[in-house]
Amino acid sequence: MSEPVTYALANGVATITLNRPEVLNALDEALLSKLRQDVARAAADDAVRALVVTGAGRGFSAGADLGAANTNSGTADLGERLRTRYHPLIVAMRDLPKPIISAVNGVAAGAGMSIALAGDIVLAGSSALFLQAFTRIGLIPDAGSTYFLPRYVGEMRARALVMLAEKIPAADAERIGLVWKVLPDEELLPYAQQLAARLATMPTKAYALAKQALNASLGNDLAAQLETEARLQREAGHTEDFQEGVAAFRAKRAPDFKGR
Ligand code: T3D
Repeated sequence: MSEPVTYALANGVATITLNRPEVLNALDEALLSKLRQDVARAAADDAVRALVVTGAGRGFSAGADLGAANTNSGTADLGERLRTRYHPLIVAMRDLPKPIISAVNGVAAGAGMSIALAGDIVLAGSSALFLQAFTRIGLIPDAGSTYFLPRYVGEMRARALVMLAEKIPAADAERIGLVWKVLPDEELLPYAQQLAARLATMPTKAYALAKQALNASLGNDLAAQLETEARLQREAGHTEDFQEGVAAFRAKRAPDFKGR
């Protein structure tokens, strides 16, 4: 039986592929468990300095597996399922001290869309679709969607996306700020891996600290955020990569960052 998520490492980039293409990579227990393991594996491995998360086949992920008995029984405690299955994953992605590129190769629906939005840079193939599918089946957005949406696209668009639950084509997703860039479908994965390989040669520790600053930003007032920057910049100022960056600038050569 094939793995529900595959993991490959090349050029400092871990590529994590959701792999249940026959159901558009719907999220069942096995897939979620392996995905959490693979994100933890990438976090722990110093050889990994950037991640790409994508889907096998024609979808990124259709969200929670609606065929699984424990999802649609009507008696399941979905709050508990979210706390144990999804929250550790979303927090691990947000807090991962390495950049994550979500390469959305097809439909990203429900919690599948939430997982895509948990990446640092979201790329989409031209045929990708984004769908806040939740209210179509009588649920509310979860796995971080109500956190990410107002922050990425603003309050009005977030409300419309949630309530109308319409399929948003990649070009519209880019226009409203859900996506950084749209690529022709066949170029999406090569581009994502190339971009990740470039990020993997950059000062990884500085990226980790920058992620912390950005994660803190929207909950802070200006004074608190300035202090957050000062605290994190103090750390960045003590890294080998900062010394290397300045030395390379002075010597008019390319820097050779080690990620520490
Ligand atoms: O318990 C918990 O985990 C709680 C958390 C809930 C969070 C959520 O994510 S709720 C939202 C769940 N997702 C959805 O409601 C989306 C359901 N899927 C769709 O609406 C459509 O499939 C799509 C719009 C995503 C794609 O449509 P289309 O026409 O491109 O494909 P399709 O023909 O509908 O699907 C292809 C196959 O995938 C099909 O199987 P079949 O008939 O060929 O054997 C379909 O049943 C299967 N599939 C699609 N989505 C799911 C799924 N199987 C299980 N779960 C799915 N979510």
